Amino acid sequence: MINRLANKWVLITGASSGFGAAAACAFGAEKSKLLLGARRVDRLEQVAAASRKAGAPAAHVQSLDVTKTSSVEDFVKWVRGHADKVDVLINNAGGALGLDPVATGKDEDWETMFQSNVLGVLRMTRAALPLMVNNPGSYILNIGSVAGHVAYEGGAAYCGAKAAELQITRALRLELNGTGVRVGTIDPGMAETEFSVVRFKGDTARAKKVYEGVEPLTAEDLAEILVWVASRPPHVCVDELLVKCTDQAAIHKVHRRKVN
Ligand code: NDP
Ligand code: 8X3
Repeated sequence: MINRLANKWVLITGASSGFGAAAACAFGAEKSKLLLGARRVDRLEQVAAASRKAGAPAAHVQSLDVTKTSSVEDFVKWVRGHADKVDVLINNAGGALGLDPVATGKDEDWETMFQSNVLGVLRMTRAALPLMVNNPGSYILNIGSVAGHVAYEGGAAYCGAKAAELQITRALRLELNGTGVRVGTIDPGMAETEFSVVRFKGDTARAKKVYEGVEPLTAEDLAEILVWVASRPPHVCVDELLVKCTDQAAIHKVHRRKVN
């Protein structure tokens, strides 16, 4: 079997937990070289150590806040100190804040969700593109959500942000046609990561309830999918992939087993 990911430079935003951390280990196991960013550098260091243990020949970490242009630009400057190209860019940093209806929504939650999930993807892609456009077969993989396809109550801003991410991915796919750079979005349904703890601002009991009686996706499920997508041959582009756990037939149709 050919290993198309060995010694490739994989840049992952939001690599300090959840999908990003699991992806770092999964790409590490494929012998990819890692460039990992997030705000919690102590957590990134732990992820880098686990990735090296999994097989990564290199795992570098750097502080990154995708809500700030200067942080993204500094991060990519730092990337250039390690690598002269990026083979896979995973725009994963983001998440939801709150589940308030629009009537009682908070400016700071809305602003953070659009800053990270939407503007963060645009900023990081703009900054990293010069390291990708002369590298046919490189891949920009954005993490969207089922929420970008179907709205739910209390999700106006998050669903809106992920819908924007979907259209950004589609526009980029058109803009980069002919360069050989691939662009795709992986859009998961419910997955048990720190996502709900962050959404409910540290209320772990409320976060736990989201997955009660359900077998949700795991971060490792997503990581396995990202590795599979990124390891297709250069002429194959997975444009859009919707992935839900078997128990989630639709946003509003989730099968829950009785719990004692
Ligand atoms: P986690 O909360 O476990 O991970 C989120 C990651 O994003 C963390 O590493 C966090 O790092 C990072 N992050 C958040 N804000 C910023 C920022 N401003 N700058 C840099 N990094 C940031 O959740 P998931 O792994 O589940 O989420 C990853 C992505 O998947 C998100 O885009 C989310 O919207 C999406 N998603 C999640 C689903 C789920 O059900 N879990 C389903 C569909 C999509 P740090 O705090 O250290 O900066
Ligand atoms: C996360 C999935 O359904 O909580 O993007 O919005 S959902």
